[in-house]
Amino acid sequence: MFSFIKKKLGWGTAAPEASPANEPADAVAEAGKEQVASPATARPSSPAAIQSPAHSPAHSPASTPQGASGQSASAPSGATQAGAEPTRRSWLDKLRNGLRKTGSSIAQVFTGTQIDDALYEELEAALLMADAGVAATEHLLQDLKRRVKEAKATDPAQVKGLLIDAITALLQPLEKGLVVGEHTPTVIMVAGVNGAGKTTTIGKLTRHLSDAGQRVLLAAADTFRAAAREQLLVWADRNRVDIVSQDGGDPAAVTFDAVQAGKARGCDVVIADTAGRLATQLHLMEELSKVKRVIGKAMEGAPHEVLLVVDGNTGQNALSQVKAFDQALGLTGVIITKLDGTAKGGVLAAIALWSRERQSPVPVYFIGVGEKLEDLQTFQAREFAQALLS
Ligand SMILES: Nc1nc2c(ncn2[C@@H]2O[C@H](COP(=O)(O)OP(=O)(O)O)[C@@H](O)[C@H]2O)c(=O)[nH]1
Ligand SMILES: [Mg+2]
Repeated sequence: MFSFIKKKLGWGTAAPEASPANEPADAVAEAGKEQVASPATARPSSPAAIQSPAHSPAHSPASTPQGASGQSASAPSGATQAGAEPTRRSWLDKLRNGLRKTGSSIAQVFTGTQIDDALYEELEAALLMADAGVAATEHLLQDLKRRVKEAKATDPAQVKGLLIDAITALLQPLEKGLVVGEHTPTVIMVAGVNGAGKTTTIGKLTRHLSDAGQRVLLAAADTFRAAAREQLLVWADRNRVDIVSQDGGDPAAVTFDAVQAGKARGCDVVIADTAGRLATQLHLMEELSKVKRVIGKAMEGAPHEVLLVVDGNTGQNALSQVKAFDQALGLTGVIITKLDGTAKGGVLAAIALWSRERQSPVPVYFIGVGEKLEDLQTFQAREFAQALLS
C-alpha cells in the first residue's frame, strides 16, 4: 500500500496486520485496476451542492478510524529497493526512464580515469543542464569535493557514488510523509499553474486515501472552466467520493461550503482543487489567498496543508513558481508531476537548496510519473538521487 498516510491516532501502536494500509501490494494493484463507474452519469450542478456518488459509499458516515487505518510508515530514508513492492518498482522504472537522458549525461562525466578539474567542469555543466540551477550546482560541487577529499577517492567511478551521497544529503530534508488524521477533517488546498497536474494528482491521492479507509470530500474550486469541474467529477465518480461543486460560482464560496460540509459529515479529508494560474497573475494569486483565508473561516486552523503541484518539465521556472506560490500562500508541501517525460529532475536540488534557507523546509510529498493511480508515489531522497544518476 501507499506509504504516506501517517494517522496521528494510534500512530506506531497498531499491529501492522491490523492496518488496511498494509494490505498486500498486489491487492492494491488489483484495486487500481478495478472497473470504474461510468463517468457518463451526468449530474445536475446545483449551486454548491454536495454531489454524492450513485454508489453506496464505501465508508460509513462519520467513522473516524481510530488508529485502524493508514498507519504504515514511510520506508526509512536511504532504504534500498531490494524489497520494494511491485508497484513501487515499476514506478521507479518509470522514474529512471524519465530521467535517463539526465542520468546518462551525468554518468558520462565519470567515465574518465582521473579526478581533475576537467571532471568537475563537466559535472558542473551536466548539473546545470539537468536544471539544478547555479546555486544548487555550486553547492553540490563543493560538497562533492569535500567528500572526495575525505574518502581519499582516486577513481572517478567512486566519485559517482559520492555524488549520489551529496544529492541525497541535499534532498533529504524534502522527504516527509503527508499526515492526515490530526484534524477532522484535514483540509488540503491544492494550487499550481494550469496543466501542472493538480486535478489528476488529487484524483490519485483521493483514491489512495479512500482505499485506506479515509472519507474524502472534494471541492471543485476551479470554477473558471466547466471542463475542470467535470474532470474532478469524473475522478470523484471513480473514487466514489462526494464532491462540492458550483456552476461558475465563486471559488472561495465553494471551498467554504466544502469545508463546512466536511465538518458536518465527519469527513477525514477535504481536498480543494483550485484554478490554475500563473504566478505572475497577481490578481489571481490574490484570489487564491482569499480561498485560503475563507477556508480558515470555515474551520479554524485550516487549511492544514497547502500543496503546490509543479510540472517537472518546467525547468528552472519551477523554482520561481515555488517561491511565488509560497509567498502568496505559505506552502506546506510540493508535488512534482510528469517526471516520466522529458523532465530533467535537477529542479529538486534547486528546490531543496531554496528550502534550506527557508525557516522550515517545504517537503516534496509525492512524485508523479504518469497518469495511472500507481504512478503517484512518495518521495525518497536516495532513491531519487540514484534514479537521477542511473
Ligand atoms: N505523463 C504524465 N502526465 C501527467 C502527470 N500528471 C498529470 N498528467 C497529465 O497532465 C495533464 C494536465 O493535468 P491536470 O490534472 O488536468 O492539470 P491541472 O490543470 O493542474 O488540473 C493531463 O493530461 C494529465 O493526464 C504525470 O505524472 N505524468
Ligand atoms: Mg485541474
